Amino acid sequence: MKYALYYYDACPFCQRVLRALPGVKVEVEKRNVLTNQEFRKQQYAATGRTTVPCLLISDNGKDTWMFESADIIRFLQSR
Ligand SMILES: N[C@@H](CCC(=O)N[C@@H](CS)C(=O)NCC(=O)O)C(=O)O
Repeated sequence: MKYALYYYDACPFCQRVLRALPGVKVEVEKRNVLTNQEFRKQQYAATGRTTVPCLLISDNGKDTWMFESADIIRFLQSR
């Protein structure tokens, strides 16, 4: 299982998730959608949305995209 967080620094909801990351047991790759437009395009192509934070959960080729900071934090803390 792999995890990637789509975010940007000025987003307060992203900051909530970023602050929780040091306390979770899994590794989460950070993908800044403002400094790398490819990440923004990937997210939009897959979900039709540019809302952040968004967590990409990749499980053997199956991708799941999760929105909502509280849901993302709860999910990561349960891993
Ligand atoms: N309820 C959401 C709010 C997320 C949100 O409003 N994100 C803003 C940035 S702070 C955003 O991406 N807005 C642009 C959009 O939705 O395309 C959460 O807690 O994650």
